[in-house]
Formats: sequence, structure tokens, C-alpha cells
Amino acid sequence: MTDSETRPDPSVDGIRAMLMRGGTSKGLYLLATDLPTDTAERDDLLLRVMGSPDPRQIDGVGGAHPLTSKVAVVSPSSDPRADIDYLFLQVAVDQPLVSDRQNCGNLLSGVGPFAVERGLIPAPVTPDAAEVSVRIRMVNTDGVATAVFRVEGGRPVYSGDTAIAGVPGTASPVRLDFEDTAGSSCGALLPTGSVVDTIAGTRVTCIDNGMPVIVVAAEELGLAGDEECATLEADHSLRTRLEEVRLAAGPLMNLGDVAGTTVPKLTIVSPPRSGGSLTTRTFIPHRCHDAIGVLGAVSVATAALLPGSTAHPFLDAGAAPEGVIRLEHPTGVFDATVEVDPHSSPPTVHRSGIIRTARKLFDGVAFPRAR
Ligand code: NQM
Repeated sequence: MTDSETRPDPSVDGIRAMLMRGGTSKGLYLLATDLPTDTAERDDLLLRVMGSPDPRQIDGVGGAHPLTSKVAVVSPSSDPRADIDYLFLQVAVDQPLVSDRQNCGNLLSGVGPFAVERGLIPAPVTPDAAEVSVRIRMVNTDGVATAVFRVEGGRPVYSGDTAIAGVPGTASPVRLDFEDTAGSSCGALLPTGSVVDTIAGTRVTCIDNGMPVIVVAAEELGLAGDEECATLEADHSLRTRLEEVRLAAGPLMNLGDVAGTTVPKLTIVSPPRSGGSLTTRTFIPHRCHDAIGVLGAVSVATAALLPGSTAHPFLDAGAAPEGVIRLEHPTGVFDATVEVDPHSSPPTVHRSGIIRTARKLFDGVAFPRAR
């Protein structure tokens, strides 16, 4: 028998996968060893598992929205900085595209628990709950995050009393601390070299503290800044203008032609309404986010701390303890901890971190549709 005759065929035998909520997103978590090593074969398989391209992803396990059409690929790390590697893949909903051009801090929250579930990380088997700390290399950007979460009896604890905006109920917290996120994709915190630029006729701050984001004041776009997502998505002239800015900003942010990519994101900022530090509405980049992405939030919070940025004038610095920025978004508030020296040249990020929750939803075998 040849090797290909003995190897399981994912189209027939399925593929081992775990569905998890990570923060305010949802995705399929897989071990790299359960996937084809060839990238084109892997992507083709993931498209068929998720049900793309199809606006409803009806024949797959994808959730028909960019925030629920995500994949985390996890493997042991050979990097001395990390215990495990996490590759994030965005599976487009209505196009046959799988992209590794961005990171995802929301799915990141499930990566540590998933690694414990699959035996990549040993967890104490004591009956009492203990904390485990896992160092995760984010393969997409080569940054490292440390995830701290609870385990009990050798398994992750998912229930708890931490609430995050955009997710009903409460769950066990996952603390994420980031290292070296400045310039993760663009090579510099302020990739254009300036804290503010006028791009395609619009005043913007281009920033990358873990996620490339273009930050623009609501008033610059003729908006109040607290509009509903549906209203913003229905505004065709707004979306055309935002896309013009994004396409022009791509090369200036060292991202090249961004026509087919999900970065940079765009965040519209305005004064806080509900006791937070700042109001945000984020396009990721064509759909409006129900909340805000994790590393997106860290980047926007960092922009707000830089005098001269498009976000800084709206920052209510007294709204939260020092170092915490409370970003209001369509479904609540996101707290990002960011310490930055805004006065060094260029500004230096000392530390950033956030709290999320994650939950195992389903573990089993996913069956891709036939080619
Ligand atoms: O910015 C959405 C999400 C994200 C990404 C997006 C994220 C992050 O909410 O780290 O979490 O911006 O595409 O999952």
C-alpha cells in the first residue's frame, strides 16, 4: 500500500477540531498535525470545512460573519520565547480566501486552554483550581503573548464570574499580556513616521501596536461617532471614503496593496458617552465590529495616549485608573491596559494587556464538503 492509500482522507474521515468562543469571536481550533502541511491544501480544506465561499456558510461550520469564520492552528513551539505556536487564519465568508495577514487577540484567548485540552501543555492534576501560564508565539506577527488562566484536575476551567461586553453571562478569565507588539505588522508603532497624516483628504493616525489601525475622528467624517453598526454599514458614501483612505494608507503603512487584505482596520473615535475613556466604532475593514478586536483595541488605546493623534483630544484620562483605557464600543466597554512613553522619539510601548474569557463549545470531528 502506498502512503496516500493508508493516510486518512479528511473528506471521508473528517478532521479533529474544537469549536471555541475566544473573547467576542468564535472559531475552529486545530492542531497543526491534524492539518495538511501544504498551505494550498490546508487552505482548500479549511474553506470546505467552514463552508466558504457562501454568505451563509450553510454547508460548513463557519458562522457567516468575519468574527465567526476564524481558525486557530496550534503546535508546540521551537522558539525559546514560547511554549506553543499559534497561527491565526481568517477564512473569508463569501470569497475563496484564507489569510494569515492579520493576528487575532480574541481567538488568542482560547489558545492556552486548547493547548491544555490537547495535552500540549501539562496542567497540574490537583483537585483545587490553580493558575497556568502559557507563552504563546503569535506566528502571524512573531510577537509573544502570555496567557494566564485557571485549571482544575488537569483541565481548563471555563466557568467563572468575569463578564466581557458582547458575550452574555460570565466565564473564567484569561489574562493576556503582550510583548513586542509595537510595529507587529508594519515595522513601527507609527508606520508613516508621523502621529497624524492627511491621507486621501482625511486626517488620520496610522498605528500598529499589535494590529494595524487607521484612527479617524468621527467629526472628520461628518458623524457623531456613536451610530449603530447597521447605520454605518448602510452608509455607502462613508464606506467608499473609508476604503479610499485604507487603500491609500496601505503602502504608507508598509503593508503594500491592501485591496484584498483584512488589514489595516479603521476605527472611528469620538468623546466617551458612558463613563469610558473614548467612543469607538471599528470597521474590520468592511464590516462594522459588534465590539472591537483585542489587538485593535490595544492599538487604538495606544493612539489615544499620544498627544497630536486623532484620538487624543477625545480621551477622558480620568475615566479609569492610570494605564487603563476604557474603550466604549457598540455592545459595551473594552478595558485595555497600555503603558507608553509618549514623549520618547519615537514613542515607546512598555507593556500592554487585557482580560478576556474563552469557552470550549464543541469537540469532535468536522467533515469538509467534497471538492
Ligand atoms: O484585533 C476582529 C476580533 C478581531 C481581531 C478583527 C482581534 C484583534 O474581534 O486582536 O481580536 O479585527 O478582524 O476577533
